[in-house]
Amino acid sequence: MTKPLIYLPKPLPPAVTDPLEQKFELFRAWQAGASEQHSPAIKERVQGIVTLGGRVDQALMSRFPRLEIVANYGVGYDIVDAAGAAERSIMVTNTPDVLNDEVADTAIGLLLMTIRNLGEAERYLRAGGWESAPFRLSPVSMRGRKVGLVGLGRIGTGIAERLVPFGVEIAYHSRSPRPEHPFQHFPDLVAMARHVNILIVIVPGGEQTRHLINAEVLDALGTTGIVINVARGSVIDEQALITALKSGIILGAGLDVFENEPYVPADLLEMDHVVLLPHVGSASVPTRNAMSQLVADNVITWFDTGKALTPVSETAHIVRRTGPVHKD
Ligand code: A2R
Repeated sequence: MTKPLIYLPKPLPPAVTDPLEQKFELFRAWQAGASEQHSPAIKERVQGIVTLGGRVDQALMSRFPRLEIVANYGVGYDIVDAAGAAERSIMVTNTPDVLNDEVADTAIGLLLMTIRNLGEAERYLRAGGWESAPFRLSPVSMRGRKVGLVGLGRIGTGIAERLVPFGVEIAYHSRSPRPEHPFQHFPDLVAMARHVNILIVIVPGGEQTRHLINAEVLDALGTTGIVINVARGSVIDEQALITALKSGIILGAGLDVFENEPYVPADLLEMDHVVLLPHVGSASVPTRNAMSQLVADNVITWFDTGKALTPVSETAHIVRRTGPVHKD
């Protein structure tokens, strides 16, 4: 029996493609010419898409009449039109939970680097500055700080748990309160920004959270304020952030994500009071292997059992209609 054809818009790690290749035929779109990509023989056979950083919109999905599943590599799936997929009864999966600890660790590392100017201190040593004079004192520290988490989901909870031993006050903003947690809930983000002096952003990207952190929020955070973003670049109005950093409206920022990755605004690159990371939140070998495994397992389980392991909320109700189509 012919194996289902899985469309890959962009390259994926072998830890995803190796297990998939045992059960499916993989179509590597970046290696194919336009005529092959749009040939009826391909379009009519594609039953799945597996994507790492390649946008999956209505235009792409509508090319494949037999498409059943879109498996996204990563917990954030703002590059996939999940609502549009649900309308077409197409399953969308992501990779939650397996990266919670890694991203939470990164958030704490980035926070400490930012609040104590550790990146700048390391650059100072390497440039030989220490031989002339000690590095400057950091103007603030973790002592006596109040942290506001923008998002208290799977990863946000991991960050909050790591913050407890620091003895800082913890609050959070989300649309619904999480009464099982002892932290103060702020339904109003500006009110929370006024109350705290550190914001850690860990909400999904996409239209609903676009520029959630804007000039008003930064203004409310104030002159000792620090913003940490390990979510998506789109959640922060980057121009408003640059203005706030330049004019001293806030003290500093630690950013793992940017609005136009991998391009980082020159204004940010020139600043010493920001820490900039190349989107490494989950980027360790063990965590990326766990994510790869989950991507592959979602696709395999879908075709074997008609259900996905980790469907996104928009498509959680969808089950496979046609039953198993291939046997080993
Ligand atoms: O709003 P709620 O009650 O659904 O809480 C979720 C919150 N959240 C929002 N908060 C304010 N305004 C919004 N429009 C909004 N949308 C969602 O973000 C919840 O507290 C949190 C998301 O938690 P999880 O769905 O468990 O996501 P997880 O695994 O923590 O990952 C968050 C994001 C990913 O989407 C990637 O973009 C990034 O972290 O790695």
